[in-house]
Amino acid sequence: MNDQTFSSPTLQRHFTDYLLWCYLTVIILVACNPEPQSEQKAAPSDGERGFPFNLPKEKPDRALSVAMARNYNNYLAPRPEHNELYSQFKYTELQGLDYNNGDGTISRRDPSKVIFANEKYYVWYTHRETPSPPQGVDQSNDTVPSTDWDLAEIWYATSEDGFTWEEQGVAVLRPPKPNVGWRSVSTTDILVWEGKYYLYYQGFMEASGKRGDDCPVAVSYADSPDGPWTPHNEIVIPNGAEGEWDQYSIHDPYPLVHQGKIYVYYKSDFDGDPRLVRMQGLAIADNPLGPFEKHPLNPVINSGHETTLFPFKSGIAALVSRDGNEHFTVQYAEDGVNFEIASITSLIPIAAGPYIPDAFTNTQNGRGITWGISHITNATTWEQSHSILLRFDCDLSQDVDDPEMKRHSQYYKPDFYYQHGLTQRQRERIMADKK
Ligand code: AAL
Repeated sequence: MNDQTFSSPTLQRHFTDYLLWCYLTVIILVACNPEPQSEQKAAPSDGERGFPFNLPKEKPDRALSVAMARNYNNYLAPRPEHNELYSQFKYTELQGLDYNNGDGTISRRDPSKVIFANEKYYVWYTHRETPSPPQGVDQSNDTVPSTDWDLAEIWYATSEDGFTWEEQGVAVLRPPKPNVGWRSVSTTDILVWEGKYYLYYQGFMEASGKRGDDCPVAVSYADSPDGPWTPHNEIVIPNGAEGEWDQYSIHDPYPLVHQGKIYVYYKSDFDGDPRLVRMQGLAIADNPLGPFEKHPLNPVINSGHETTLFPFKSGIAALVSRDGNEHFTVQYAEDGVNFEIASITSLIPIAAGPYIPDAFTNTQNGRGITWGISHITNATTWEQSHSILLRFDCDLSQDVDDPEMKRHSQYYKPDFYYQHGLTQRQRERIMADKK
């Protein structure tokens, strides 16, 4: 290559292109390299002191293992007791609700959020009162339920103190056939929007269990939490198209107000029984009766069963309960969409409906939660299958500091462990494998 050739305009242009290409490659490589595998600082030299005895409150300026980097980068504080999104959960039996001696003919489950109105607390829930406990889909008919939430209605109760509840009766009845929910209305949650009340719920048009647990979401509205409730009689959040993750079921609709809009989180099921994997999606609307637009990134939470979320600081926090890789975690998303694990805990309330004073205020600084109502399904035996409501307490609040709730060394009595014993089949497998 002589000077003449090198200085030709074409080659000069190629050389400039080459430099640009190198520059872009470096930028892309840097941008694509996600979380460092360990903090990119030189490993401590032989003479350097070990990690300090008093756990530093701020991330120390030294090389860190991946675990220690995560402890500072991913959590609100390096110690659980200072992490506002870490808590234990304590449970209390509710007073005032009768279950026919637990014979399976009365069930209460899937409570809504708790709201405070007219100087008292309100909660809505699935209420089943049938001549027999659920008998499975093959035995079910117009009066015999297939599942615990089949042939159900939405009832409500009020309370002065959150511990003793007075059942007030039905809020949403099953509408006549063929309206959405004619077979069963269940698993409700409440929205308060521009002075009106909206109950979203699962509207079944066949006995649950016929194919799976198929249903879309319906809604009823009222001027007062005591009703009367007017059914909208239309599907408000439809199932996904054929082949989509939520093609059959939209469960546990859970409205909040965020960024001036109605955010309804919901659960759906992948794969179908018995390989069910449950995850959570989000549908957003400007109007409580829709149209709701499903978020293109759905599912937005990869685990959990019933939905439980609340405004926290400028984002949304979620209790992710009993299903999936990330069950028993509390998660947080600044944008209400991209959730990250904020703490790992245990005994998370199932189907929790918390008391959230700022659920509908469009807050930019959500205060968090300290109590609510959850449920326990199959409270006695399968023959008498029914669910009960109970109260949970926690400290996931910016305004409360309860060190007992922040303990992270769990202690359970032997009985609790033995209740989680091996099944007969496991016992046989172990005996058969014995060398
Ligand atoms: C629940 C919820 C929904 C399901 C069933 C009743 O706890 O996820 O409501 O359909 O189980």
